[in-house]
Amino acid sequence: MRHHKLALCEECYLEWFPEQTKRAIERYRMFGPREKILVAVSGGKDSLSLWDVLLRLGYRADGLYIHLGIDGKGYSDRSLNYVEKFAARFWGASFKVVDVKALYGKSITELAREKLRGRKICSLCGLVKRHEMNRLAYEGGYDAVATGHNLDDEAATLLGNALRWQAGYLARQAPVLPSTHPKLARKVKPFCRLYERETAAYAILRGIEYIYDECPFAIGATSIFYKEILNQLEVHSPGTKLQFYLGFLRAREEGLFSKAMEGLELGECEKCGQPTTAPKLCAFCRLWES
Ligand code: Q46
Ligand code: ZN
Repeated sequence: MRHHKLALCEECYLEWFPEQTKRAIERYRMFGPREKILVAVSGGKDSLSLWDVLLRLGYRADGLYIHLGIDGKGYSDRSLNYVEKFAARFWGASFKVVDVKALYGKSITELAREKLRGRKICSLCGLVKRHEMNRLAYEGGYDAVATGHNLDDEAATLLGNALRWQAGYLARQAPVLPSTHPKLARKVKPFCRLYERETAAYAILRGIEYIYDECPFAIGATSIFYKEILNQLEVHSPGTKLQFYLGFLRAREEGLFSKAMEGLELGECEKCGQPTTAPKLCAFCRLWES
Protein backbone atom coordinates (compact mmCIF):
# COMPACT_ATOMS: atom_id res chain seq x y z
CA MET A 1 0.00 0.00 0.00
CA ARG A 2 2.22 2.80 -1.34
CA HIS A 3 -0.21 5.45 -0.12
CA HIS A 4 0.31 4.28 3.47
CA LYS A 5 3.98 3.35 2.94
CA LEU A 6 2.99 0.00 4.35
CA ALA A 7 3.30 -3.62 3.26
CA LEU A 8 1.52 -6.40 5.14
CA CYS A 9 1.38 -10.17 4.99
CA GLU A 10 -1.97 -11.91 4.76
CA GLU A 11 -2.32 -12.49 8.47
CA CYS A 12 -1.52 -8.89 9.40
CA TYR A 13 -3.70 -7.52 6.63
CA LEU A 14 -6.72 -9.43 7.96
CA GLU A 15 -6.12 -7.74 11.31
CA TRP A 16 -5.30 -4.29 9.91
CA PHE A 17 -8.40 -3.98 7.74
CA PRO A 18 -11.08 -4.48 10.44
CA GLU A 19 -9.02 -2.28 12.79
CA GLN A 20 -9.12 0.56 10.23
CA THR A 21 -12.86 0.08 9.87
CA LYS A 22 -13.33 0.22 13.63
CA ARG A 23 -11.28 3.41 13.83
CA ALA A 24 -13.45 5.08 11.21
CA ILE A 25 -16.64 3.96 13.03
CA GLU A 26 -15.33 5.49 16.26
CA ARG A 27 -13.69 8.58 14.75
CA TYR A 28 -16.91 9.66 13.02
CA ARG A 29 -19.20 8.32 15.78
CA MET A 30 -21.12 6.14 13.34
CA PHE A 31 -22.69 3.80 15.89
CA GLY A 32 -22.06 2.18 19.23
CA PRO A 33 -21.57 -1.51 20.10
CA ARG A 34 -25.17 -2.01 21.19
CA GLU A 35 -26.89 -0.33 18.27
CA LYS A 36 -28.70 -2.31 15.57
CA ILE A 37 -27.24 -1.88 12.10
CA LEU A 38 -28.82 -2.67 8.77
CA VAL A 39 -26.16 -3.36 6.14
CA ALA A 40 -27.25 -2.79 2.56
CA VAL A 41 -25.70 -5.73 0.69
CA SER A 42 -25.52 -5.96 -3.08
CA GLY A 43 -23.51 -9.18 -3.46
CA GLY A 44 -20.39 -7.16 -4.36
CA LYS A 45 -17.03 -7.15 -2.57
CA ASP A 46 -17.54 -3.92 -0.62
CA SER A 47 -20.89 -4.60 1.00
CA LEU A 48 -20.15 -8.27 1.76
CA SER A 49 -16.76 -7.35 3.25
CA LEU A 50 -18.46 -4.68 5.33
CA TRP A 51 -21.03 -7.10 6.65
CA ASP A 52 -18.25 -9.60 7.42
CA VAL A 53 -16.12 -7.03 9.25
CA LEU A 54 -19.03 -5.66 11.30
CA LEU A 55 -20.04 -9.16 12.40
CA ARG A 56 -16.45 -10.05 13.26
CA LEU A 57 -16.09 -6.85 15.27
CA GLY A 58 -19.13 -7.97 17.25
CA TYR A 59 -21.66 -5.43 15.98
CA ARG A 60 -25.33 -6.34 15.63
CA ALA A 61 -25.46 -6.18 11.86
CA ASP A 62 -28.23 -7.66 9.70
CA GLY A 63 -28.18 -7.65 5.92
CA LEU A 64 -30.69 -6.16 3.51
CA TYR A 65 -30.75 -7.17 -0.13
CA ILE A 66 -32.94 -5.11 -2.44
CA HIS A 67 -33.86 -7.20 -5.46
CA LEU A 68 -34.11 -4.58 -8.20
CA GLY A 69 -34.88 -6.97 -11.03
CA ILE A 70 -31.86 -5.97 -13.10
CA ASP A 71 -31.94 -8.69 -15.64
CA GLY A 72 -28.81 -8.62 -17.75
CA LYS A 73 -27.94 -12.36 -17.44
CA GLY A 74 -30.12 -12.46 -14.35
CA TYR A 75 -27.84 -9.92 -12.64
CA SER A 76 -30.05 -9.44 -9.57
CA ASP A 77 -30.61 -13.18 -9.13
CA ARG A 78 -26.91 -13.88 -9.38
CA SER A 79 -26.10 -11.12 -6.89
CA LEU A 80 -28.66 -12.48 -4.44
CA ASN A 81 -27.01 -15.85 -4.75
CA TYR A 82 -23.74 -14.47 -3.39
CA VAL A 83 -25.54 -12.84 -0.48
CA GLU A 84 -27.22 -16.15 0.34
CA LYS A 85 -23.91 -17.99 0.09
CA PHE A 86 -22.26 -15.53 2.44
CA ALA A 87 -25.08 -15.76 4.98
CA ALA A 88 -25.03 -19.57 4.85
CA ARG A 89 -21.30 -19.63 5.57
CA PHE A 90 -21.24 -16.98 8.25
CA TRP A 91 -22.89 -18.33 11.35
CA GLY A 92 -25.39 -15.87 12.77
CA ALA A 93 -25.71 -13.67 9.67
CA SER A 94 -29.36 -12.90 9.08
CA PHE A 95 -30.76 -10.91 6.21
CA LYS A 96 -33.91 -9.74 4.54
CA VAL A 97 -34.76 -9.57 0.87
CA VAL A 98 -36.99 -6.86 -0.55
CA ASP A 99 -38.28 -7.66 -4.03
CA VAL A 100 -39.20 -4.41 -5.79
CA LYS A 101 -41.30 -6.08 -8.48
CA ALA A 102 -43.22 -8.27 -6.03
CA LEU A 103 -43.96 -5.25 -3.84
CA TYR A 104 -44.64 -2.50 -6.34
CA GLY A 105 -45.51 -4.36 -9.54
CA LYS A 106 -42.49 -3.49 -11.65
CA SER A 107 -38.78 -4.16 -11.64
CA ILE A 108 -36.30 -1.29 -11.99
CA THR A 109 -35.67 -2.28 -15.60
CA GLU A 110 -39.40 -2.21 -16.41
CA LEU A 111 -39.92 1.01 -14.48
CA ALA A 112 -37.03 2.65 -16.28
CA ARG A 113 -38.38 1.58 -19.67
CA GLU A 114 -41.61 3.45 -18.91
CA LYS A 115 -40.62 6.43 -16.86
CA LEU A 116 -37.11 7.48 -17.69
CA ARG A 117 -37.98 10.57 -19.71
CA GLY A 118 -34.39 11.77 -19.93
CA ARG A 119 -33.50 10.63 -16.42
CA LYS A 120 -30.68 8.15 -16.05
CA ILE A 121 -31.71 4.73 -14.75
CA CYS A 122 -29.25 5.06 -11.86
CA SER A 123 -30.96 8.15 -10.45
CA LEU A 124 -34.27 6.31 -10.48
CA CYS A 125 -32.70 3.16 -9.04
CA GLY A 126 -30.94 5.20 -6.33
CA LEU A 127 -34.21 6.81 -5.36
CA VAL A 128 -35.90 3.40 -4.97
CA LYS A 129 -32.96 1.96 -3.03
CA ARG A 130 -32.78 4.92 -0.61
CA HIS A 131 -36.53 4.75 -0.01
CA GLU A 132 -36.52 1.02 0.67
CA MET A 133 -33.43 1.10 2.89
CA ASN A 134 -34.97 3.84 4.98
CA ARG A 135 -38.34 2.09 5.15
CA LEU A 136 -36.83 -1.23 6.25
CA ALA A 137 -34.59 0.48 8.79
CA TYR A 138 -37.57 2.27 10.31
CA GLU A 139 -39.84 -0.76 10.30
CA GLY A 140 -37.13 -3.03 11.74
CA GLY A 141 -36.13 -0.58 14.47
CA TYR A 142 -32.54 -0.21 13.22
CA ASP A 143 -30.36 2.61 14.48
CA ALA A 144 -28.38 3.07 11.27
CA VAL A 145 -28.09 1.94 7.68
CA ALA A 146 -24.53 1.05 6.64
CA THR A 147 -23.40 0.99 3.02
CA GLY A 148 -20.17 -0.32 1.53
CA HIS A 149 -19.05 2.91 -0.18
CA ASN A 150 -15.25 2.93 -0.30
CA LEU A 151 -12.74 5.75 -0.73
CA ASP A 152 -12.77 5.43 -4.53
CA ASP A 153 -16.56 5.86 -4.56
CA GLU A 154 -16.42 8.82 -2.23
CA ALA A 155 -13.54 10.52 -4.05
CA ALA A 156 -15.29 10.08 -7.42
CA THR A 157 -18.54 11.54 -6.04
CA LEU A 158 -16.57 14.38 -4.49
CA LEU A 159 -14.81 15.12 -7.77
CA GLY A 160 -18.16 15.20 -9.60
CA ASN A 161 -19.71 17.51 -7.00
CA ALA A 162 -16.66 19.75 -6.81
CA LEU A 163 -16.41 20.13 -10.59
CA ARG A 164 -19.83 21.77 -10.49
CA TRP A 165 -19.48 23.21 -6.96
CA GLN A 166 -22.77 21.68 -5.92
CA ALA A 167 -22.81 23.03 -2.39
CA GLY A 168 -25.98 21.13 -1.36
CA TYR A 169 -24.52 17.78 -2.42
CA LEU A 170 -21.14 18.62 -0.88
CA ALA A 171 -22.80 19.49 2.41
CA ARG A 172 -24.56 16.13 2.44
CA GLN A 173 -21.51 14.04 1.50
CA ALA A 174 -20.21 12.68 4.77
CA PRO A 175 -19.17 9.45 6.53
CA VAL A 176 -22.27 9.88 8.72
CA LEU A 177 -25.55 11.48 7.82
CA PRO A 178 -27.41 11.95 11.09
CA SER A 179 -31.10 11.31 11.38
CA THR A 180 -32.92 14.64 11.18
CA HIS A 181 -36.43 13.18 11.45
CA PRO A 182 -37.81 10.34 13.61
CA LYS A 183 -38.48 8.29 10.46
CA LEU A 184 -35.15 9.01 8.80
CA ALA A 185 -32.40 6.48 9.48
CA ARG A 186 -28.85 7.57 10.17
CA LYS A 187 -26.61 6.61 7.22
CA VAL A 188 -23.03 5.52 7.70
CA LYS A 189 -20.11 4.55 5.45
CA PRO A 190 -17.53 2.67 7.54
CA PHE A 191 -15.27 1.98 4.50
CA CYS A 192 -15.06 5.61 3.36
CA ARG A 193 -11.32 5.82 4.06
CA LEU A 194 -10.42 2.44 2.54
CA TYR A 195 -9.29 2.13 -1.07
CA GLU A 196 -11.27 -0.10 -3.41
CA ARG A 197 -8.16 -2.25 -3.86
CA GLU A 198 -8.09 -2.73 -0.10
CA THR A 199 -11.69 -3.91 0.15
CA ALA A 200 -11.09 -6.26 -2.80
CA ALA A 201 -7.94 -7.61 -1.14
CA TYR A 202 -9.88 -8.19 2.08
CA ALA A 203 -12.67 -10.09 0.30
CA ILE A 204 -10.17 -12.27 -1.55
CA LEU A 205 -7.99 -13.03 1.48
CA ARG A 206 -11.04 -13.74 3.60
CA GLY A 207 -12.40 -16.10 0.93
CA ILE A 208 -15.62 -14.14 0.43
CA GLU A 209 -17.20 -15.00 -2.89
CA TYR A 210 -18.76 -11.99 -4.59
CA ILE A 211 -20.16 -10.90 -7.91
CA TYR A 212 -17.31 -9.60 -10.10
CA ASP A 213 -19.40 -7.98 -12.80
CA GLU A 214 -20.58 -4.43 -12.49
CA CYS A 215 -24.31 -3.80 -12.83
CA PRO A 216 -24.92 -3.68 -16.61
CA PHE A 217 -26.28 -0.14 -16.22
CA ALA A 218 -23.05 1.08 -14.65
CA ILE A 219 -21.21 0.78 -17.97
CA GLY A 220 -20.30 4.21 -19.26
CA ALA A 221 -21.27 5.95 -16.01
CA THR A 222 -19.48 9.24 -15.36
CA SER A 223 -18.44 8.03 -11.92
CA ILE A 224 -16.36 5.28 -13.56
CA PHE A 225 -14.61 7.90 -15.70
CA TYR A 226 -13.87 9.98 -12.58
CA LYS A 227 -12.48 6.90 -10.87
CA GLU A 228 -10.11 6.30 -13.79
CA ILE A 229 -8.87 9.90 -13.62
CA LEU A 230 -8.30 9.63 -9.88
CA ASN A 231 -6.47 6.33 -10.40
CA GLN A 232 -4.09 8.05 -12.82
CA LEU A 233 -3.41 10.77 -10.26
CA GLU A 234 -2.87 8.09 -7.64
CA VAL A 235 -0.25 6.32 -9.80
CA HIS A 236 1.79 9.53 -10.06
CA SER A 237 1.26 10.55 -6.50
CA PRO A 238 0.16 7.79 -4.10
CA GLY A 239 -2.24 9.02 -1.44
CA THR A 240 -3.91 11.65 -3.66
CA LYS A 241 -7.39 10.16 -3.27
CA LEU A 242 -7.09 9.94 0.48
CA GLN A 243 -5.78 13.52 0.81
CA PHE A 244 -8.48 14.82 -1.53
CA TYR A 245 -11.23 13.19 0.54
CA LEU A 246 -9.83 13.83 4.02
CA GLY A 247 -9.05 17.46 3.16
CA PHE A 248 -12.64 17.87 2.06
CA LEU A 249 -13.95 16.32 5.30
CA ARG A 250 -11.83 18.73 7.33
CA ALA A 251 -13.14 21.71 5.38
CA ARG A 252 -16.66 20.39 5.83
CA GLU A 253 -16.18 19.95 9.59
CA GLU A 254 -14.94 23.52 9.74
CA GLY A 255 -18.27 24.59 8.31
CA LEU A 256 -17.34 25.35 4.70
CA PHE A 257 -20.65 24.05 3.38
CA SER A 258 -22.87 24.48 6.44
CA LYS A 259 -24.91 27.28 4.88
CA ALA A 260 -26.13 24.85 2.22
CA MET A 261 -27.80 22.70 4.91
CA GLU A 262 -29.86 25.54 6.35
CA GLY A 263 -33.61 25.67 5.89
CA LEU A 264 -34.05 22.00 4.85
CA GLU A 265 -37.40 21.27 6.50
CA LEU A 266 -38.59 17.65 6.48
CA GLY A 267 -42.27 16.77 6.47
CA GLU A 268 -43.93 13.37 5.94
CA CYS A 269 -45.15 11.96 2.64
CA GLU A 270 -48.96 11.77 2.54
CA LYS A 271 -48.86 8.30 1.03
CA CYS A 272 -45.99 6.30 2.51
CA GLY A 273 -45.30 8.45 5.57
CA GLN A 274 -41.57 8.72 4.93
CA PRO A 275 -39.70 11.99 5.49
CA THR A 276 -39.55 14.30 2.49
CA THR A 277 -38.85 17.92 1.62
CA ALA A 278 -41.71 17.85 -0.92
CA PRO A 279 -45.07 19.36 0.16
CA LYS A 280 -47.31 16.29 -0.43
CA LEU A 281 -45.85 13.13 -1.95
CA CYS A 282 -42.22 12.05 -1.68
CA ALA A 283 -40.22 11.52 -4.88
CA PHE A 284 -40.61 7.73 -4.56
CA CYS A 285 -44.42 7.87 -4.40
CA ARG A 286 -44.56 10.42 -7.22
CA LEU A 287 -42.53 8.02 -9.34
CA TRP A 288 -45.05 5.17 -8.93
CA GLU A 289 -48.10 7.43 -9.16
CA SER A 290 -47.21 9.24 -12.36
S1 Q46 B 1 -27.61 -0.95 -9.28
FE1 Q46 B 1 -28.92 0.73 -9.81
FE2 Q46 B 1 -26.31 0.87 -9.37
FE3 Q46 B 1 -27.21 -0.57 -11.43
S2 Q46 B 1 -28.92 0.71 -12.02
FE4 Q46 B 1 -27.30 2.12 -11.47
S3 Q46 B 1 -27.74 2.55 -9.35
S4 Q46 B 1 -25.51 0.87 -11.44
S5 Q46 B 1 -24.96 1.06 -7.68
ZN1 ZN C 1 -43.99 8.53 -0.23
